[in-house]
Amino acid sequence: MSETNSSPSDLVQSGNLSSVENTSDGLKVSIGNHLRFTLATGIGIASDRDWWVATCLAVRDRVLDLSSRTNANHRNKNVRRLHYLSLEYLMGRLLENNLRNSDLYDAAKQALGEMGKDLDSILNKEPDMGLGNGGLGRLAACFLDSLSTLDLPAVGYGIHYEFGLFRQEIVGGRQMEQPDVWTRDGNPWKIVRPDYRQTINLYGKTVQKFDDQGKGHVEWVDTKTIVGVPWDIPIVGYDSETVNLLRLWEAHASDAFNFHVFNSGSYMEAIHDKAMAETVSKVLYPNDSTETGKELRLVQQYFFVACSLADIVRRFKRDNPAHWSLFPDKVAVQLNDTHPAVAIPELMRILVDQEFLKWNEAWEICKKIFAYTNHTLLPEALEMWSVPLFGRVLPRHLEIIFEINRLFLDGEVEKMWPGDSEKKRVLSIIDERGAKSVRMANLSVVGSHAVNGVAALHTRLLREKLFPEFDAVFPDRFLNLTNGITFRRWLDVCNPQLSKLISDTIGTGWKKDAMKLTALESYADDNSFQQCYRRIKRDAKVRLAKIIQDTCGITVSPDALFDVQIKRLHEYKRQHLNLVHIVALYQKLLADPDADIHPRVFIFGAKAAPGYFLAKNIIHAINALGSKVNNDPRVKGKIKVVFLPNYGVTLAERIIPASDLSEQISTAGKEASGTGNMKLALNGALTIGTLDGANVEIKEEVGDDNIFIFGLTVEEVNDLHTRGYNPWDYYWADSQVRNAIDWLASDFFTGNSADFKPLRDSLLDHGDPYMVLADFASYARAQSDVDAAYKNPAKWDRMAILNTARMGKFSSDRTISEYAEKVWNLKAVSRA
Ligand code: 26Q
Repeated sequence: MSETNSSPSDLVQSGNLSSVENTSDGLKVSIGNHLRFTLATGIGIASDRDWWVATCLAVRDRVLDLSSRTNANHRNKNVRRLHYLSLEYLMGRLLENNLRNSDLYDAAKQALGEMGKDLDSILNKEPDMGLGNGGLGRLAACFLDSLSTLDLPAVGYGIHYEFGLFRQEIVGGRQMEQPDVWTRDGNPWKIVRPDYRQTINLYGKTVQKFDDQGKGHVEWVDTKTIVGVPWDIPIVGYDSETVNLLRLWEAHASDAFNFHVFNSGSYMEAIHDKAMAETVSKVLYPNDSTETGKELRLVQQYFFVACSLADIVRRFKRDNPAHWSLFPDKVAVQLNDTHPAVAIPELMRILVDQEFLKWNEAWEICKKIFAYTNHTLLPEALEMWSVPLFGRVLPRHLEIIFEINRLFLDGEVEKMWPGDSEKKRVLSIIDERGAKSVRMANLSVVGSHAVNGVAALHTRLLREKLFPEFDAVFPDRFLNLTNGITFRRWLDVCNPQLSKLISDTIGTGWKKDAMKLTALESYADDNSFQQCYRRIKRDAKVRLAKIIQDTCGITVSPDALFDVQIKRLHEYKRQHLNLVHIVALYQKLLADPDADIHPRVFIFGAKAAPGYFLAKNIIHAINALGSKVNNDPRVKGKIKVVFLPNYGVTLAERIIPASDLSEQISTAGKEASGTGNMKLALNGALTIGTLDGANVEIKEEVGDDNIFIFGLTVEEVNDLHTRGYNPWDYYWADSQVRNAIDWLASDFFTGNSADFKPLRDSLLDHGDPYMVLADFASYARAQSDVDAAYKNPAKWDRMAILNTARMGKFSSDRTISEYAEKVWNLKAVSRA
């Protein structure tokens, strides 16, 4: 696959082997052969996992053929490539996605059927590739799908974590973390590429050296080394012949280790060093906001950045001998948040210390290559590294950062605001207020030619609140690129019944041109289309009800309204607003058992960072509420509360098609974009949400009548903060919210009134930082509007259909086309 040492023209010839025919007969031969010759088993005795592996390998054979051709084509044409640098990729499962994208699903179903196996149960054998935390990681995966689909040349770079995001179990209502062993038995999608290993340096010190002309340069010496071995995963686009690669680096001890073992006599110490080297790619950090200054995290960041840049430079030098001025014509690098921002000083180090370019020339190249996407405004989530720690791990990079900073402050900043030390203080890459630290966001803005936010509101706040001074110095640097999702996975793969209804009605063109979905608008009031749409939603709810029954032992009716909040657990996302409202509803039903409320199932899916105490307390509270409500005969089954454990990509694919209502209820100004909001609306769930992130743009697209908006706006949130927000004012003024919080903090739910005191205290004594109480009344009103609307099925169906019809803007194909045009200057490459 990918790169080989054969000449490019040999590679172009390599297709069209008869054993990789794309028919069910061809697949049958391949699957049978892989069972026998790769897995040493046979049709009669293979396990379901064997069948899964053999089917993946049969598909992979076909994909690798395209992958080799893609690589040869890109190499022959010496194209400009995008290199996406991300610490996270949430790929989920790959087999069904790859089958549907390459139009092999029906052939595979038939092939397996004729061999006595059911494709769908085999698909279920695949573990998720969960190498990410949440939105940022899934966005990277959606982008890779769009890049291949749009025939854009790209490589995704990341880390081959041995353990992805932890597996969540719920024990006694509480979250427990278990290791995610996704690769314990191997994984047929990843292929090791030992020829492309890289050796990188860490620690050590710098020395000034002079050549015989008396010219000085810096050397980084006495370093420790780590080897990165790449694993490649082919990225199959929809109806496209481009197969790009995701290249994930695995950390190993260097060969020097072996030398050490055999010569030093200290075998145990040597083994210890080897184990230390291999911890670098062991585990994904499970935080999606801050986790301050852990050395291993910095080492992870540098390890994968250094391996990736070395790989990029290797490819560039191979194809463009010794023309550094061409580098920006061939290479674009996108930084997925600041996590890979150490790439900026690393490229400077390569160009200045290794390639002996002049500083200014190197710096111009750097700025042309890098672009930075910001994903958060939360101050606690902005990455900072202590200067002493950074200097110990990466002494040369710290020097380079100091020099970048000096030239920036003495240059652009001094020119704009002569003698203004306050401006220099806020713009400096080094925070000097307390213990000195490196501000990775400032480094990223200074070292990139483009900085983007991920939704219109977010970008406005980025420019106005987070980086106003940078925006003044570099007015052309900031732009908005609203996030998107791939409609292949989030409609075609996860909801094949709805996908088929849409294709039968308006054709399949929407899969490549999502704006074509607007043709569904004219069916919004069509009774027979509504019936089909409703039937598909109900079938999905029946399937989800079975999952709920099997995993939680809770019986729910598919005729109830499925009200869904699925996302990481965070205070700013306000799962506790939803929770307090359910408690209030419960009280209302006890006071008036015949209250005219349409039956509702409240469904949650959320992982909390293992060290985030309050988030875990909220999970416990949701589960405790569920245990009471679900078993209380007095509510007559009108409300149920379900917490589905281990939320991830695959579970999302089951929940989203079955959702009626999508909870997007963050405090305005806190959620950069959200992408679950887009997935749910696409599948016909109506949004109840604040004017935050991409909700604002979803409202613009679907129309005010087809969304339930509530709560304070960003401006109102800021005003209230300025005036002085006091949750007690709301507590005393509203008996509904008061009774709900008091009841939650009593011993009713678990028998122990201390259990949810932390949650109560955060809402009251600690000032309710995310304004749950301020938005409660407005939220409760919007929820009763939802109830009223749901009681009118024809009206609800119309709204849901219009949501599906009007989501075209949120295709990641649109997002990626904008990046390609406005940031990367990247052109589609026609097939060989
Ligand atoms: C940082 C330092 C140390 C350890 C971990 C981290 C870390 C890891 C992951 C910090 C942040 C993240 C992830 C952030 C994230 O997922 N942000 C989300 O990005 C989405 C895609 O743009 C947006 O839609 C969401 O609004 C945003 O919250």
